[in-house]
Amino acid sequence: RGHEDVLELDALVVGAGFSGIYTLHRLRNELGLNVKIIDAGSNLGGTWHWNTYPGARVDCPAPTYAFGIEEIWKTWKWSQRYPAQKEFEAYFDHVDKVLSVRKDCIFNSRVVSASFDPETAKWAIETHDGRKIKTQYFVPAVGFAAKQHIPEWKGLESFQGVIHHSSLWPREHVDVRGKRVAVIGTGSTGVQIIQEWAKEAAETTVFQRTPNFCLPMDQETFDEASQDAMLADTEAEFARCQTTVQGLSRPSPTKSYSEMSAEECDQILNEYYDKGGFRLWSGAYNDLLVNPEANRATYDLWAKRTRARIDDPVKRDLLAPLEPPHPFGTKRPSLEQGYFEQFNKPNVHLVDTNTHPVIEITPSGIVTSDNKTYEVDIIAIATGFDAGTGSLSTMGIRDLQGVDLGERWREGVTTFLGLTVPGFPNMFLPYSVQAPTPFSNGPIFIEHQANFIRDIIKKMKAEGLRTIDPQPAAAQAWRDQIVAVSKMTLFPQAKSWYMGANIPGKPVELLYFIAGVPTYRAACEDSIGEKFQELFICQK
Ligand code: NA7
Repeated sequence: RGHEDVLELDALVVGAGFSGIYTLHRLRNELGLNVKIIDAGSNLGGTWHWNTYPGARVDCPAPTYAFGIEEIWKTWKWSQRYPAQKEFEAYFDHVDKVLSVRKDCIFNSRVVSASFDPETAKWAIETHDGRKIKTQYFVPAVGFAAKQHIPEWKGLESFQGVIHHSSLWPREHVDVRGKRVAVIGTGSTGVQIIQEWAKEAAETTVFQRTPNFCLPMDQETFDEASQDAMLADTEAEFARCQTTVQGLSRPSPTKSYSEMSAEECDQILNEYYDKGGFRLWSGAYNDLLVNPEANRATYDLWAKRTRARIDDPVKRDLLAPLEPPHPFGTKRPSLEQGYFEQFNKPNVHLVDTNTHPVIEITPSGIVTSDNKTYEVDIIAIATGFDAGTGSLSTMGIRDLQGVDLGERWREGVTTFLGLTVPGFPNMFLPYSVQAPTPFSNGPIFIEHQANFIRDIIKKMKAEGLRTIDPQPAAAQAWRDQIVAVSKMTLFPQAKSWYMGANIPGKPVELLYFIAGVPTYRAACEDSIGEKFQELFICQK
């Protein structure tokens, strides 16, 4: 299919998820720019469009894992505190009714190259299906988990049953009743699939490399009265979320571990485990992620409570070992619903791929390094993503010297505010690296980034600027600060995707900003104030 004409825009947004839609709304509806969203998928939703795997649901609570736009939240009711993927499909239909997003979306089209022409001060963008787009502002809003990570197992293509990466799971229902199923990977995704499939499949075999310190999901299904009560409080709830580190409404703990008595600690840790949600991860004390002793106390409580739920001693030691393989909370805990109890069934098996890695996929099963073959009918590859940088580094985005963004980041990531990159003028990267991204309630902090993009463009218009590009020194300082903060924490002790350590060959460094949403927001707002001239190279 040819697309002969060049599409001329003020702004092109890549990705029709929360960040893409927020940006479209701010730039099109508030600044009146000519904006389009382009998306490789066939519908709105981003993550919530792609991740149709069994059991997929959000683990940030309603009503604030949502757009804070009044016209949207006032006319929507959530059915559960942690809604499932299907509900998000309906939600994005609702968002479209309010904001008219789809009319400015180009679906099923993937950006393959983007370069900036300093003469015209425009980005020239091409897609896999031959579209050509020229735009002053370029906003890849592709999220942090769009590039799948599939280990290079021998024989992967030979499997004769059903096999998919979790985020490419078919939309039509795959019936597991009477089937032998396998799940490789026990991150947030693996846990959700396992606890769903283990209820129905004939045999479920879980391939675990690292245990997930999952926390009980405090799920609730809302009746009409609680929906109404929630709606009445939503404005206040959004306001509370603006003030906390994670963009969730609960305030962060103020006391440190050493300021609490053993009894007080024990009582709070148990209470948080019982209440569920991310309470234990947000911390019973404020030094959970910096103080090894404090961290161990939370881990020990988690392990004690979790071990009590697992009957088989071998499974117990694998799922909740007495010695933690990494500090608590330095890998993302999942929220579970009866996950551990599923392993008490005789037809739910656990394979330790830490001691015996998967080495091959055969036409009928999975082979581990001890030469055992597990015959299965269906395999879910839940091995995660080249998170943060993966999709941006492979989109063909080139800087003023013609060097690819992936190449620029080969030795480590440099951005200013996690939103701009030196040498890539007029490009903004919401919900990606060196920002609070996975440490926040996404939509809450995305709103600030969309506001920043709107405000900086507004400022450019007011001052007659055609281009802005962050000063390399400003970006270096942003990077240095993220690296320095990470060294004060326990995060470097885990091989996590937060650290880029899940991808062979990727530089190991903390990829995200952990000082919290309010601090991040202040830095963004500051940069458009008096310091603007020092921080950005501007051209008229
Ligand atoms: P994650 O959190 O990266 O989880 C991937 C899982 O796959 C994790 O348990 C990995 O073990 C495991 N893995 C990865 N490679 C292998 C190999 N080669 N062999 C065995 N096991 C492997 O991805 P998710 O999709 O669960 O979650 C992504 C995020 O998206 C989620 O946290 C939400 O924020 C949204 P490991 O722990 O590395 O030992």
